[in-house]
Amino acid sequence: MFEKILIANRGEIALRVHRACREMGIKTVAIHSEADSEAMHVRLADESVCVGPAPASQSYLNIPQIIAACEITGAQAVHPGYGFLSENARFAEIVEAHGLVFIGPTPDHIRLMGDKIAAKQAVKEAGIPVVPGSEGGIKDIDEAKKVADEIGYPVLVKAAAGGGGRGMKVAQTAQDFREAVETASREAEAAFGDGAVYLEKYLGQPRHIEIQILADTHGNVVHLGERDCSLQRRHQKVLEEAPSPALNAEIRERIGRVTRDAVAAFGYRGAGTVEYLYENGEFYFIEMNTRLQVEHPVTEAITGLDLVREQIRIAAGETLGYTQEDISFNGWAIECRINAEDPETFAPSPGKVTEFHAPGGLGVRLDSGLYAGYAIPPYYDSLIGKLIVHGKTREETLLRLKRSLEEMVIGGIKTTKDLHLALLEEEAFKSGDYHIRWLEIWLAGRAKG
Ligand code: MV4
Repeated sequence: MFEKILIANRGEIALRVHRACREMGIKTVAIHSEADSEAMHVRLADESVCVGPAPASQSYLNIPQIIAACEITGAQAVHPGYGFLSENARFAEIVEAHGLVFIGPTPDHIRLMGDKIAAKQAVKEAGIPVVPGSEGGIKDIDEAKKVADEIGYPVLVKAAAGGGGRGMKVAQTAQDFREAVETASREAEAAFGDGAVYLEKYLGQPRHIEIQILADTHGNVVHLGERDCSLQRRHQKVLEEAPSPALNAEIRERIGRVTRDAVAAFGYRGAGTVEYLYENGEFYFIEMNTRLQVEHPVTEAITGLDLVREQIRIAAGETLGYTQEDISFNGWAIECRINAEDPETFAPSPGKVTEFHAPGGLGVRLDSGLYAGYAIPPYYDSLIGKLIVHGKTREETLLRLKRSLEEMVIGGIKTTKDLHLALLEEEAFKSGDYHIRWLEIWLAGRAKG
């Protein structure tokens, strides 16, 4: 096992990785920018290295400085967290070229899943259902038009280099088609330097369901069930839950088994998430994420597994040591993302935290680097904490969520706590009857009053 791991991230996820390392007897190295000297992830780590100025491009994304930090401290492995360099295949290669271990999938798998056209082809061949659409990218606009007419409108034009909602255009009718393709391709070229686009049948009101998987380097693969992440605003998840209120036992068994078998077939290693759209009893692949995800704690709550510990064990070459039959699912878990944002306008609200009280009690977990007196810097993502509650049933978990949100005190800045409290009063949320567009429609209705 590793003796020392460098954590190439900040905020709550750097802390999360640190905690797993501590429990495994592994020393930690924090990296930080000049703006993060007083951050909790730096305070808790065994050692820390300043890797550059505040902008992430010069610090948390500064590959030479991060490699140098490994060499100076003698760290043997790098955990990238999420965001930043976590899905950068080149970074994973450079880490390995320096005789270090990248705690994540192979660079080839990261690259494959980063190309949405290649990823779709690969998972389809491995037996995962995909959204009906073009076979690969569009080469010829007239041929593509024929495909679109066959699929039937509305048709969605997606960028191969996109993902997370960037580079998509809907063609509502045949008349819109050419313009949608041209706009999507032009925007993709400008944003990613790759104008390749592909077509899919547009699904109107699906749910976003994702399956967590773990694969070791000895051919063992398990799935850890689903998460429902349908509550999103501008492609940012707001709240996630596990299991999904929308799946029955039959579909749950099928989506888990199909995902597990496919991931085993393409020889993946590490933690990963396969994302689906689910509509009218059918699920369709959209993307695979080759990193630990923000919402991984809801899976931890219902399975009792420490996903970061599992990532580290896999990277060290250990076997999972359990099979699918050993995984059991226990109760219900919900995560609320707490952002330093205005709960109505979503404008960022960085600044000094004057008061802080963490909620507690049975089934309550708060992952956050906040403390009273901490100044949230304006340079990074506005996620400042995650409240995860676990209960026996969804009803119990919702009551626990309300109780713990009310208990949580974050003074001096605006946060999305009140958004979550308002959401808890909504019938659609309480009954679990929502889809990927529901939150934005609800927010638009609220804004009008
Ligand atoms: C779709 C879709 C409807 N039909 N694909 C958005 C991000 C990217 N991961 C895929 N996305 C979508 N793909 C088809 N064929 C609707 C979305 C989508 C979405 C998906 C998941 C969660 C929230 C979303 C919000 C808007 C659009």
